[in-house]
Amino acid sequence: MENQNYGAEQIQVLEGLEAVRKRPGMYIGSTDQRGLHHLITELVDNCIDEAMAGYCKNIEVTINADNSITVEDDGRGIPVDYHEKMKKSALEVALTILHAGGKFGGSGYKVSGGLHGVGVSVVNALAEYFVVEVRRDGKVYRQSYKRGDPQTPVEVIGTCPIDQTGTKETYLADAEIFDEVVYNYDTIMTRMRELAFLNKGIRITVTDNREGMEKAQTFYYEGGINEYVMLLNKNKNVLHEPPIYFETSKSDTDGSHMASVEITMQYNDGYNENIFSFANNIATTEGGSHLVGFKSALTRVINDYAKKYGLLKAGDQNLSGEDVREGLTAIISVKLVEPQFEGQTKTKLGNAYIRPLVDSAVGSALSEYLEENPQVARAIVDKCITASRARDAARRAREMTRRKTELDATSLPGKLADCQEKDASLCEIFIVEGDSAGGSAKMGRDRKFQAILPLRGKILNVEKTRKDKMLANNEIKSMITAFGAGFDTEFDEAKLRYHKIICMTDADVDGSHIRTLLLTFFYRHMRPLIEQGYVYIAQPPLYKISRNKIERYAYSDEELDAILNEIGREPKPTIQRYKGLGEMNPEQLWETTMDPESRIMLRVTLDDAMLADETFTILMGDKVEPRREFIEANSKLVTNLDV
Ligand code: 0RA
Repeated sequence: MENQNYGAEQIQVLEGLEAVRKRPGMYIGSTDQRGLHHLITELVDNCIDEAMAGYCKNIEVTINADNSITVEDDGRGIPVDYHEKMKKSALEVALTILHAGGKFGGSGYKVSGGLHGVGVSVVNALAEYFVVEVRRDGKVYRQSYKRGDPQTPVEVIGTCPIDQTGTKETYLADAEIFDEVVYNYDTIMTRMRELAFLNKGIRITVTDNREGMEKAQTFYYEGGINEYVMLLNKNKNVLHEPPIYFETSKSDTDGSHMASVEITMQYNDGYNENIFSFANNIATTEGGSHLVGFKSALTRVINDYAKKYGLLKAGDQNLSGEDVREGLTAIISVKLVEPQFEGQTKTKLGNAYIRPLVDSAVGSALSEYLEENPQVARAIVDKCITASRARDAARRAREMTRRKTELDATSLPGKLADCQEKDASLCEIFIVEGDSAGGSAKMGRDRKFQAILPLRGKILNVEKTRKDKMLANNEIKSMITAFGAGFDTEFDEAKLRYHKIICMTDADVDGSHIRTLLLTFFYRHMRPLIEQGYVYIAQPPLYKISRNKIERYAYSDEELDAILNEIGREPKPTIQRYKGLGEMNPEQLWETTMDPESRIMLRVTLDDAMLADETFTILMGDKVEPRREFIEANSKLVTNLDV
């Protein structure tokens, strides 16, 4: 059957997938945890496309006991017919040729998979094994692969009812490629939940079949992003119910500007702005044209309404964008053909035509809503006006601090023991709880590049404080001046004086409370610090074990056990349990917690903004009951911070 051309094409194909194995980062971003989990997204995106085309209702993602992953859907099934040009089954083409997905005869537009959007062949190339099963026309087809190479032809392995169709893919991530091949259930679950919110009516089930980790969850949201916003506001006091929702779609005759826009928004009585934007189911954390369109329409509509009904007096200043977004939780989800992702992390939507599209959609739908719901409109506008006044007060407070610091020759806070180095990328600042630990840290540090800022007493809970009060707080002020980069909208990463901001608190309940308060402050008012990975958590040891001349430190109970096993329990070693940083002398503190050569630090990352917001709201907000439940259920999160 083979002819000369087939051979030539085959070589090309092999080169294609070989390229993926040679430079996996080019196709999936990275080969760490993130890249590993991206493989699942890559497969699920195809199922979502099939669902959006109207042919698939259920998607199942399973972590199998051997760490392989199965993704199954009840769509039409990947076509299996003979592909004339490629001289093989369309199924094999889809699995072995780069970017082959969607190229053959599918109707409806393909909108998901924007970030890397490389398709199933890339997953196949990076898999130790891959098995695909397709149900179509009453038959079950199967083909297996090893590192992208077919091991069998496409075979019919059985029959099934004619109305039973779908695709089932199972792969084992290649340990030669990935740094680590262990999946995190929560990461997968969160992403699948998000996809279910963003695509109403699709049922997504996540199952963990690994030994000792057995669990399963199903996500199905008839209300789509409305339910998402309600969940985000679950522990907040909302100004209106249900959320304000609208949807439009636009399709040009040539199909080049086809897009749908779905927006939902709900105000709460808090001070935070919580807008999550998505393009083709991908979180656009850097924003973009859809977000710009939304924001400008929102500001315009609310100002127009306030003026029309005399709520904003003639001499009053217009409400600013920040004013109208205070306490707003919103989701903007657009779907479009050929999204352009720009920005540092390729999460900024670039397509310019989306901005006026969203702007006019929000413009007409929101003004109509306000006219029809005068009580809600009134509550929202009142809140915005209050926000505007508070912002004015905060600005005056800020100007006062500024003037004061200008008079002051050395504007850095007095408690700060600064470092000598001026290159911020080499500098670290330790935020230390209490004066005694602060003293040890000042003596133990390497003053060349390590600065120490001791904080006294309780840190302000910014979640419950308005900005003007926040700025009056000494600890908050010292952090702002020491970091040097400002805060909120004026935060300027380029002015940051230290590229490592290290929270060093005691390893007890108070310590973790203080740490959470610090992170809340950074997250709400200096978010780039967290987004860009400047924030770390120091890990002081829990125990010191000494016997004769041997001195060892243990950072967990397991480690203590291991050390005792190693040095022997019989000659009775002395075990000192550290209750606080203050119990360590400067040398010990340096050696165990501050020395870059030997310390362990956790970097605070923001994998899931929604989860982080939920966490901070629950931990720091007004409502007591959800906080208690949360702390009971997640007591680990507080110490093992990975927000
Ligand atoms: C191309 C064409 C058709 C379906 C699909 C691809 C398809 C791909 C995947 C990947 C995972 N699940 C999938 N489900 C469907 C349409 C074929 C037809 O016309 O019947």
